[in-house]
Amino acid sequence: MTPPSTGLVTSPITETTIASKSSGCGSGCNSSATGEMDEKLQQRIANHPCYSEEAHHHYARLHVAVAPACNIQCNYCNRKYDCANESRPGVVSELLTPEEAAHKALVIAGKIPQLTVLGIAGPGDPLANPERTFRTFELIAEQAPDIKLCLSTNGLMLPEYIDRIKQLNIDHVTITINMVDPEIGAKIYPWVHYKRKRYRGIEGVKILHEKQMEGLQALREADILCKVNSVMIPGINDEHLAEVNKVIRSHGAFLHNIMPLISAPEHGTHFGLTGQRGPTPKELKAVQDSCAGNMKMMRHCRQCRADAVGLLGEDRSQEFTKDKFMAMTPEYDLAQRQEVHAGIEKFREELKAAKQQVVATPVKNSPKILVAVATKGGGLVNQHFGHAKEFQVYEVDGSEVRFIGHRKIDHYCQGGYGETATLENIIEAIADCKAVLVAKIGDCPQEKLHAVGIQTVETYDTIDKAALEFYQQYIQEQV
Ligand code: CLF
Ligand code: SF4
Repeated sequence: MTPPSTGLVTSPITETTIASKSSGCGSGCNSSATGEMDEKLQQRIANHPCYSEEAHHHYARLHVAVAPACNIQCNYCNRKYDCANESRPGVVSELLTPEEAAHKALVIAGKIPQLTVLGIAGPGDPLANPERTFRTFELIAEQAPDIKLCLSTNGLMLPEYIDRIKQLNIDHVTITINMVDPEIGAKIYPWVHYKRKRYRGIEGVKILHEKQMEGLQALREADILCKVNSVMIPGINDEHLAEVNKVIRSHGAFLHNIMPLISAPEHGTHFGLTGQRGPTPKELKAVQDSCAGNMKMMRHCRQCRADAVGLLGEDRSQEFTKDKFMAMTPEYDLAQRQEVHAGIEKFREELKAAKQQVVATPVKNSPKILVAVATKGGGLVNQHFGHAKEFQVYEVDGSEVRFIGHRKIDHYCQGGYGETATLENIIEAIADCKAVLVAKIGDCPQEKLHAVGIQTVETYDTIDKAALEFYQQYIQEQV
């Protein structure tokens, strides 16, 4: 079995290398779901890289930065940068007109046929720029009808525009909801600008909360899939997020993405300047786990740029800056795209069948351990240690391999030599993992990892099988 030639997945695996079975992550969107999803719902999310964890190994998204203005102030945002609700702070995207955005989408849909979703997530709030946002969606819907449209908003203007969203067949909407208690919200939002008036403090927060709840309800009534993003801010809303989770669930949200606050003085945000810290990976996981019994949790978010391009873990925006993509001729070809998608689906079926064959040996009181994986996508361990810009982290027990997040790193291999300081940072980032699974690793980093108790596994295999095999070996060593 070989992956489809998509340009994104390049590592071949053979029939014989795949023989593992797991019911965990990698075999579908996070399995913390409340029961089986019906088939129709599965189809709606099957190739959306954010709504389906499994799809993010195979399909790409494009963000177009057409929406500059915003109607609220978040304490983790500096307006010089992109909307931090869906972006890493400190990132600036090039603003596009709707026509430029449509041109970019057509160019990229040809060059990266795995692209299935076009999202508008900034650089401000898309619904504070309704004409630019909806004109862009209209142009894409006319010219590239197989691309799903996706919108991310703070929710303030959502009730106003629900009909337009429905008309345009936008099937996926994200609302960032950080609180359902305005007293807590007052620590996050200093003001809200609604219908030509600025409301400060709790008065503004109450309006925002009311509109977010109305928006959620309206999305449910319109049968539009809603994801909720919540920024976890330790000491402010961390203990409150379980309540947020309960409320959004009761209002019909489909997926909850609890993302870490990223805060530093150089971002110039209120939180950055006042020393507000973000959560550690352990704190984030604990809150995500505490909510996981209630609804599907998204754990593979990469806090993308407002002009992100490519698979979630491999942003290619710098290949498609405005000067570059405006000089390119669109090569959107529906038939070619369908062919590529059919190839991906065939490969996914093969992966699924292979996973069914994994027989995990039951382990008594099987403890959970974490492993870090270097992957370029496709559900495979297929990247060299030195080339990884992030590690995907999986929780493994005797029978299950569950994706729990990723750790961003500076890649170790700097033109043929490794940096000691970089290696130290990498080790720190995956210090809670028992092993790192890679396609290849050099002697030097291997020795240093072993010295701190992190084992290394070199393989070209499915993540599930490699992780379960390591688990069995690890457990045997502990007896
Ligand atoms: Fe973009 Fe957002 Fe649509 Fe995805 S991103 S508008 S739902 S297509 Fe995805 Fe990026 Fe996380 Fe957003 S990984 S920041 S959740
Ligand atoms: Fe910034 Fe986005 Fe908040 Fe607006 S909604 S203030 S752009 S983070």
